[in-house]
Amino acid sequence: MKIYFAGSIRGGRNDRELYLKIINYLENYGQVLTEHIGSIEITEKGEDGSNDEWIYTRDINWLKEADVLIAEVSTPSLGVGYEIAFAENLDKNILCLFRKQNDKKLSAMIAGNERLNIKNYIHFEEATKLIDDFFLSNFINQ
Ligand code: 6IA
Repeated sequence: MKIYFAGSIRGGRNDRELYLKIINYLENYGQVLTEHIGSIEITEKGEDGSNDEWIYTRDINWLKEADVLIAEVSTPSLGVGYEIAFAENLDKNILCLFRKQNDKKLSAMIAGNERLNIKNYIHFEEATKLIDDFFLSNFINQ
């Protein structure tokens, strides 16, 4: 199982530690192609002289290769939204995890799409159960 995990980078890194925990949990189910999303070395500033064209091409290839896309969508990110739409067009299985906080609402372009599997949670432990359910219903029970 190849898993593409998507989480905000330039959209803001406030949830980075949560991404890391989710990535570690996803490794129970397969290979996470995008392990770096949880890395403390990747900041929203991009001061490491990154090559955007190279990143885009590599990530698109990984998306094509992935069996599933798991997106943590609580911190709004153009890149994550783009990846969701791209994976949808490739007919991939998609799980979007949205952490409920105050009155923050998910973009209608994600929340209103019936083809996406959008799940709300509050604590990390709930997210792990949602991940279990996703893999059970899409792969193990088939
Ligand atoms: O618009 P965002 O930057 O928030 O988009 C985040 C999403 O785009 C993630 O799910 C990644 O898959 C992808 N992405 C964006 N930037 C990178 C990146 N390096 N490396 C890998 N994937 C990326 C950028 C690092 C740079 C800021 C130093």
